[in-house]
Amino acid sequence: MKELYSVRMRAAAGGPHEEGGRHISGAERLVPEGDVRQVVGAMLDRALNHSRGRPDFINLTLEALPAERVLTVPLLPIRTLAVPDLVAGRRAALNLLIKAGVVRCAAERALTALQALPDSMRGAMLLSAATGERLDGYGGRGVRVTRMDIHPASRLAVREALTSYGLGNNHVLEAGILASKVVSAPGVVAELCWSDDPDYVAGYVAIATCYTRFSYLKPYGSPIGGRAFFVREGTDINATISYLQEQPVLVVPGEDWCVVPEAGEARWNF
Ligand code: WAQ
Ligand code: MG
Repeated sequence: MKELYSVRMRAAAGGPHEEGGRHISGAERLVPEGDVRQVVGAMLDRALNHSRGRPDFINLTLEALPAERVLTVPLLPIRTLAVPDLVAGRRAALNLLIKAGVVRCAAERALTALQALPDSMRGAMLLSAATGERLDGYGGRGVRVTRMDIHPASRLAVREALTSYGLGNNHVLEAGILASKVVSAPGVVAELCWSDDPDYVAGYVAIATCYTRFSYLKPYGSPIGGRAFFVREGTDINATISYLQEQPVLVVPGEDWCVVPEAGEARWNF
């Protein structure tokens, strides 16, 4: 492959993010030159038609990256846990985090911190998997994962696989790509996420081997989403942050990649 272009968008209302504007929408792609025009147009449409409101500030960034800088990582398999409500979803997510090596009080602190956010951040909180202490110094902005996408040769097949399970919306593919990069970062044990789109109630926990969706992880109508990345004790935080924010990554489904059909909580034996 020749050069790839990182195409990034962030939109806010009430001025730019850095001047206190409210985050509306963001998007990340890493595409061949021939796709740039279409991707920019789609991002603009998305920023201007968002359920979080109408932005008055949109920043679009294009950056050419030499192919040799791009790292390839596996796309996580995607499974869904159907839960009856928010409480059951959060309990199941908590249990999975603990099983992945996050200390219970750290996982509980993360859930509390995400629930207590006054509004959505643009990025994620980096937390200690041992204590839940916040480790990044990015405050209300958080750590923004950029320069990642699915490998262009796999995009269509993965989209079709997701669509055949009723998961053809943008959220699942985009979150699967982001989570696959996040768990490939040095020291990251797990990620917890729910959307900031008011009508999107599903969320997920990602660990090194799987992306597990929970059908309810936030209340319907809430515009407050969030992400927490848990890192192991002794991790070089600066290296982790620079990987997440700067390392170009293409995500590729391995031969055994799959969408695991929906299953009830009991089958998964947490
Ligand atoms: N880097 C770090 N954090 C981000 C990024 C990023 N590139 N993009 C979004 N966030 C944070 C930010 O705090 C947002 O408020 C929050 O995540 C949610 O972002 O399997 O749609 O783009 O059905 O609203 C999860 C479930 C959907 C998908 C996630 O996230 C599924 C979603 P959103
Ligand atoms: Mg959103």
